Amino acid sequence: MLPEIEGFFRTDKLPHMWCPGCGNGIVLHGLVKAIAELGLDKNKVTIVSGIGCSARAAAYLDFDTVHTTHGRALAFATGIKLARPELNVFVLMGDGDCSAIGGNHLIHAARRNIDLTALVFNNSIYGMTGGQASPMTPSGKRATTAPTGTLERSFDLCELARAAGATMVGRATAFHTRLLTGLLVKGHRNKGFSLVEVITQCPTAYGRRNKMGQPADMLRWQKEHAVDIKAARNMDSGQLQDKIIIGELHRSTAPELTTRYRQLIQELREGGGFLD
Ligand SMILES: Cc1ncc(C[n+]2csc(CCOP(=O)(O)OP(=O)(O)O)c2C)c(N)n1
Repeated sequence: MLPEIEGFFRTDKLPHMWCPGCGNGIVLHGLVKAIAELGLDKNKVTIVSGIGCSARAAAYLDFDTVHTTHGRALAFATGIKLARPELNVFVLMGDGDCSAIGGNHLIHAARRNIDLTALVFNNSIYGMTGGQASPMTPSGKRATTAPTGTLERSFDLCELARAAGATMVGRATAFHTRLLTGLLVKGHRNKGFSLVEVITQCPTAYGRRNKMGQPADMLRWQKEHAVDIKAARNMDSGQLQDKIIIGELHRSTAPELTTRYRQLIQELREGGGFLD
């Protein structure tokens, strides 16, 4: 392990529980590299996760970590950020965690523009519970709950977050790790709600069922299907079919909720109360 990140891991908790070839370790490496690059005080970094294989990452990280309940990571993170705005809060969620049971929390965290950096591990499936379809399982792909391929359309989570009010949105893949780190750095520097989606491979519950080959083949698939946003702007919808658009996809400015909240407290203190 590189010396600059070794201190960020609870090495006594290793070996991890992820399957051979799982992309979660690559994504976690991208995150700790971003934290190292940002030069954050280790004692001011808080990691909040939900429940799932990816959410288990919180157990391996040596920061203040909260491994919460399925779909509620953003609710816990919101409380932490309101109470302790000086903390740097990263929220780790699986695609099921974030877009199904936690979907409502996602849109409202984005709408409120709370200064959190959400990292969504999108392996296109419910990994931990054995491969049920999630709202981000691509149409036609197989899952235990869709043995002949799901009939549903999948969410574009980045578009959803942008439409709900997120002020920074980006997408990378487990193959594009430097991009992932760069997006997390930008996401953290954005004073508001940032969402970074990373397409990652689950060879066991998704790849095997969808005949995607070995983990290295799944990484190659990511490489071959990814199109940078700058190139994508010059491509039509036909050319972009089945492609994954990566890069910084959206940036905007809006008031950040916890800052406004602090200001209100200050104003009320100075003004003597609620009633004139
Ligand atoms: C309230 C609640 N509902 C359901 C579950 C069961 N459960 C645990 S993990 C999980 C799905 C995890 O999938 P995802 O969030 O995509 O993460 P992954 O395991 O793929 O990383 C489910 C349904 C639970 N623990 N709590």
